[in-house]
Amino acid sequence: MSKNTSPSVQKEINAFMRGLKKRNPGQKEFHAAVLEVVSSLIPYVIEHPKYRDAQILERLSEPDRTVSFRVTWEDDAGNIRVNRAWRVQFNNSIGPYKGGLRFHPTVTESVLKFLGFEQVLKNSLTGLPMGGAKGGANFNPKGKSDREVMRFCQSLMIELHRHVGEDTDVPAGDIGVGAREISYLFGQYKRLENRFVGILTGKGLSFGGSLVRTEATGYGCVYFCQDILDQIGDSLEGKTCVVSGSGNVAIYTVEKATSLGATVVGMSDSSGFIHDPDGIDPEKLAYLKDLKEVKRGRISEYVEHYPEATFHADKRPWRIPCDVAFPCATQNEISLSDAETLIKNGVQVVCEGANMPTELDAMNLLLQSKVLFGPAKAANAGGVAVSGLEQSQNALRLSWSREEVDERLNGIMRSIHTKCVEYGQEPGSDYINYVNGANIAGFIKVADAMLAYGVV
Ligand code: NDP
Ligand code: 2IT
Repeated sequence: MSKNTSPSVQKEINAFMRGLKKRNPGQKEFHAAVLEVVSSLIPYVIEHPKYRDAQILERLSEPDRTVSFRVTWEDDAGNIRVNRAWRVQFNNSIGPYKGGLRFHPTVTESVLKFLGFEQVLKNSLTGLPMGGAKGGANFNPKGKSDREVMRFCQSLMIELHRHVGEDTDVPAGDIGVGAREISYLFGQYKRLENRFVGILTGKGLSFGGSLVRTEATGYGCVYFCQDILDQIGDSLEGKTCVVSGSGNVAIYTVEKATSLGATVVGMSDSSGFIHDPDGIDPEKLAYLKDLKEVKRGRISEYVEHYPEATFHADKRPWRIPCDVAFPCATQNEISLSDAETLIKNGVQVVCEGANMPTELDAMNLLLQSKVLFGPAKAANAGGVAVSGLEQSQNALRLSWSREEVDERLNGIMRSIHTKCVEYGQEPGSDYINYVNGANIAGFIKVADAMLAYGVV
C-alpha cells in the first residue's frame, strides 16, 4: 500500500478485500493480485463515480466462469494417472478470452484466477481486442517422456475443445507449455473438430504460428525496460543485469538485453542460480538454449562448460549486484528481503517478465525507494500482444515478416509505456508509478465496455 493512501481510501480498500476474501477463501495468490490492482483503482473510481456506482470492481474481480475437469492418461509404464485442469474465463468485455495454459505441480484454481485477473488488464493495455483468461493443470512435465506429454495433452483437449474457439477463447503457452505442448494440443483439436482455425497461439511456423511469438515476451520486456530508461534519458547500454529463470521468457530477455549492450551476469532455474561475472554472451546463450529448450537440462550444467561461472544451489539470484533486475521465472520470487538486497546494491530498474514475481511488500518498498518498476501486466504484455498478431494473421490467412511483427511488437510496447506515463505520473514529481499507470490505463477500456453493456 502506498504511504500516500488516505485513511478513508484505505478503509474502502480494506472493506473491498474483506468481501473478496470471504467470497474466495484461501486463494492467497488471487487475493494478492486483486489487492495490488484495487490499491490503484479504488482511489481512481472514487474520483470517477460512474464506475463505482456500477460496481465495476466487484464485477471485474469475479470470473465470468471457471471450468474444472479431470484429465486421465496413461504413463509409459502403463499406470493410469489423474490430474486436475481448469480454464478460468475471466472477462470477455473487449474481445474473445485470451491467455496461456500453465502445466506445473503448483497450479491451483487460485493461481489461475490471479493470472486470469491480471490477463484482463494486460490484454486491454495491448490495445488489441482480447479478453482475459488463464488455464492449466497440476501436471508436472519434468521427467516425462514426449509420448507421456502427448497423451496428457490429447486427453486434456478432449474436454478443453468444447470451451475454446477462434472467436470464443484462444489459449497459448505459459510455464511448462511451449512449442511441443501447443503442437500436441492443436493436433488433437483438429482431430476432434475437423477445423483448421487459430484456436491456440504459439503454434509452429508450418501450421499458422507467427514469427517472433517465441521471442515476444522476452523481447517485449526489454523494449519496455528501454522505454523506462529512455524516459529518464538513459539506456540499457553498459548496464549489468540479472535475469531469473531460464525458460522461454528469460532466454529471450537475455538475448535482447545483450544485443542492446547490456551484460547479463546471472540466470536461474528452480534448483538455484548461476553467476557469470564475464556475462552470458551470445555463444553461451546458444548453449543455454540447447540445454533448456532441447535437452531440458538443469542450469547447474552451465558451470561445467563455463568454469568461470559459479552455481549456487537453492538460492535466488538477487544477491548479485545489478542495475536492472528482470524476474522471469514465476510468482513471488522477489521477497521483501530480496528487494532490500537489490536496493542496497543500487538497483535502478526492476522489470517483470514473469507474472506477479514481486511480493506486494517488496513492490511497495521498491516504489517507495523510487526504483523504476515495470509491472508484469505492462512489461510482459509483448507475449500476448504477438499472440494477438498471430490471431490476426490466422484470420487473414497471411504471414507477416519477422521485421513487421517485431516492429509492431516494439510499437505496442511503446504505446503501453506512453499510457503508463499518462496515468502513473506522481503529482509534483518526475517519478512514474508504472503500477498505478498500468492498472488505471488497462482498467478504463474494459470498464467502459462493461458500462456500455448495462447490467451484465
Ligand atoms: P518456462 O516454463 O519456459 O520457464 C519457467 C522458468 O521458471 C524455468 O527456468 C523454471 O525452472 C523457472 N520456475 C518455474 N517455476 C518455478 C518455481 N516455482 N521456483 C523457481 N523457478 C521456477 O515458462 P515461461 O518462461 O513461459 O514463463 C515464465 C514466467 O513468465 C511465468 O510467470 C509466466 O506466467 C510469465 N509469462 C510468460 C509468457 C509467455 O509467453 N510464455 C507471457 C507473459 C508472461 P525449472 O525449469 O527448474 O522449473
Ligand atoms: O501471461 C501471459 O501473458 C501469457 N502466458 C501469454 C498469453 C497468450 O495468450 O499469449
